Amino acid sequence: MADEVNFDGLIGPTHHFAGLAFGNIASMTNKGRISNPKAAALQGLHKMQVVHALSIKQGILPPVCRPDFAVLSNLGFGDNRNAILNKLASQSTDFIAAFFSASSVWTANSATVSPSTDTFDRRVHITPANLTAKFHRALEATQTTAIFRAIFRDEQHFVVHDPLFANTAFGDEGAANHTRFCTSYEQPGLEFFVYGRQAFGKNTITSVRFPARQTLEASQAIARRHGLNADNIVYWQQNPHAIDAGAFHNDVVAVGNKDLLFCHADAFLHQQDAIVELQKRFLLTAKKPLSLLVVDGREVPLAEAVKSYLFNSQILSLPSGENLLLAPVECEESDSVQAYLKSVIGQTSLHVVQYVDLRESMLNGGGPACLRLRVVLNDEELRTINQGVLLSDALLEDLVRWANKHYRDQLRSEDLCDPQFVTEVETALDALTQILQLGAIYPFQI
Ligand code: SUG
Repeated sequence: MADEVNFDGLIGPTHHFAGLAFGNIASMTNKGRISNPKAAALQGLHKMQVVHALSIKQGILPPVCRPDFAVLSNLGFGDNRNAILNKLASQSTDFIAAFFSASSVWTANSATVSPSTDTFDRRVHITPANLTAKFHRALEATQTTAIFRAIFRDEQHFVVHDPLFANTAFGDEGAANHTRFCTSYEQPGLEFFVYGRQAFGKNTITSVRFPARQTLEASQAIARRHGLNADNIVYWQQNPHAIDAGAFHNDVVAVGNKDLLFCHADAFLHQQDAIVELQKRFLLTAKKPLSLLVVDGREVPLAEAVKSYLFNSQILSLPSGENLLLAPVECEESDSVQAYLKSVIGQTSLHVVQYVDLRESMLNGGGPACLRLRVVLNDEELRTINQGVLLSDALLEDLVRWANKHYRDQLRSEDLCDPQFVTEVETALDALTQILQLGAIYPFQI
């Protein structure tokens, strides 16, 4: 037996709105807004509780610690903690904000994962994303790798690779551009890699307004190191118009689960050809047709899909075999999305819809699907991971108490460089590693 475990990121205590992500309309729009880290953490925990209550396995990934003093030292700020913070305080707001971003919470970007049934050595392969496209996100990779190694530590079952060589030619944004289709989780899957541009060779059309982050070359390197069977891979370019409309990752316009692809009609370049190729390959891999739910621009305009994050919903397989769409509450506020959902829920492979309030994350462009990394594990693999990160009712209670105790309910950019605030962050994260039984994972603990 194998199951999909959703590993959600816990948002860090430095959560704020800094407008750091050009091309991500929510991030650009909400720059400078006062954030509420406590509400952000509790909203994320509530989503985990909803999934757990549906009897679906739920894991947790701790945040990386901010700021990264090692990088600040590397950039000439010296070695003394308080002196570094003092010098950093005189930099521009954007510069400071990048070092304090809580962006590691969007764990769909933390890595690409191939289950053991798909890989050459029958181990689960994990490539942490280098996230080179945005400086504040590239700062995540080192600690994220250490966190994966602390959780998936049994080398008989897991390979946690180093991130790909860090250059925009190999810009890798993790699973937000990767979907695995299968009949059931233990069967070999078709791994679908969507890229925004090619670093070398010919690009037919590229986005013009906003940058494409994921490259084809990065996706190919991941498939190579994971040892995937070439017959079970499809690479396809994201529709540049979708990137220009604010779909900075493919998971803003498409989501798949098992044998279902739910996407906007403008998600992929030459979409008809993409669908024919996916159907052909899926039939060969899974001996079953792929189900499609494609939403036309007349039903939900692309701009509305980006605003509501309809396709950033999670599609969850319930124990009953039905599919649940876990959508952000913003979908309830959109007339076109509501009209569309009313016409399909219960009439198609989407059987039920449930809404979650993730407003603090949504204001930075992170919906339900951005907040989770999907890891397919068989029973034995699941037993070997660090059990402290698997959600239970008791753990949930501990984490809610922890967030209420350690998190502020208001944070402004002026607060960031205060040594007292940084001590608060470290105290919170130190307590978290104890709750999750992770040992020393943060630089300040080593
Ligand atoms: O990389 N936002 C993130 C949102 C990531 C969403 N993930 C997926 N679609 N899978 C990003 O653009 C905003 C931070 C700020 O502006 O303060 C930010 O990094």
